[in-house]
Amino acid sequence: MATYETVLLREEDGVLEIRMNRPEVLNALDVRLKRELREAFQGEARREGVRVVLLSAAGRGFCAGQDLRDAEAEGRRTFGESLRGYYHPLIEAMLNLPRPVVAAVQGVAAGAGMSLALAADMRLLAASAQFVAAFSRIGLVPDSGLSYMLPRLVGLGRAMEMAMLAEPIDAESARSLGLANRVCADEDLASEAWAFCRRLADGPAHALGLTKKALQRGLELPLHEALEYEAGLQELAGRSAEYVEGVRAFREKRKPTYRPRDANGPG
Ligand code: T3D
Repeated sequence: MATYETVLLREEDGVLEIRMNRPEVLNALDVRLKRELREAFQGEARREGVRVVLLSAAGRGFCAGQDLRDAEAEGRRTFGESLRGYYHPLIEAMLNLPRPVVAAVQGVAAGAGMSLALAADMRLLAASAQFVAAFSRIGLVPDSGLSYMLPRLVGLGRAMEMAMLAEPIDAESARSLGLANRVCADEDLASEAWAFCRRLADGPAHALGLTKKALQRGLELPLHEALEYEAGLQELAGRSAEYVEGVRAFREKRKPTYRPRDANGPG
């Protein structure tokens, strides 16, 4: 497994945890953290054996967005270079990963930090979590996928308000708006997140990867094309060892085992 300076990796039971580790600045994204996150999602997250990815963060905050002190460290960068060189590949790697990505969020997720959390497929929040679409506070516009994800999750009017007023959204409000799957006590976040990810990792990995694609495309396509897209994916899923195991387990009245037991098992 690769080793990084600002990202910690842990892999267990098919779950890869990618942990941002600049707690002293609330995991603000300097060029090194952006590069390491991008590499971890493009490389480590795609390794065989990884069934679920957990994005987490060290310290009291999830991520304060772009490191506002790092502009010089990036040399003569433009916004376009920063976004196209780092943020876009990272967000695309998360959304295109054929595995579930879960974010565990405590404290603030601001600016591009909020974008990162929204690019995960599901979000577990600690009670301390706060989303702040901080871009407008410093005269910027939403980026790193926020303008794409936020209206899809909460609807256009609410997204407008969040992006324009940049007020903090607390964990309970986030849940009622559809930004959070679960909310738990701060001290339970790590164990809840791992338990949630392990449940996903016990599932049919191939089918869950296709499910992610189906739901993403379902938002984009007209009905007829969405139905055809589903049918194509079902042809694939229906030819898998997972389907054989799922139906066999149903007939034998037992829980299916989707984790590969050996090279020939479902996986
Ligand atoms: O490439 C590009 O530039 C384009 C991409 C842009 C995308 C974006 O993300 S734009 C939005 C950037 N982020 C922000 O504007 C948020 C800035 N931070 C804050 O407003 C506040 O820090 C928070 C609301 C997030 C948290 O407030 P609080 O009171 O809980 O903590 P704090 O004391 O402000 O921060 C703790 C430390 O983290 C502090 O360091 P210090 O003074 O103790 O040495 C603070 O400076 C540092 N920190 C927080 N956010 C950032 C940061 N350092 C660098 N960059 C930050 N974004």
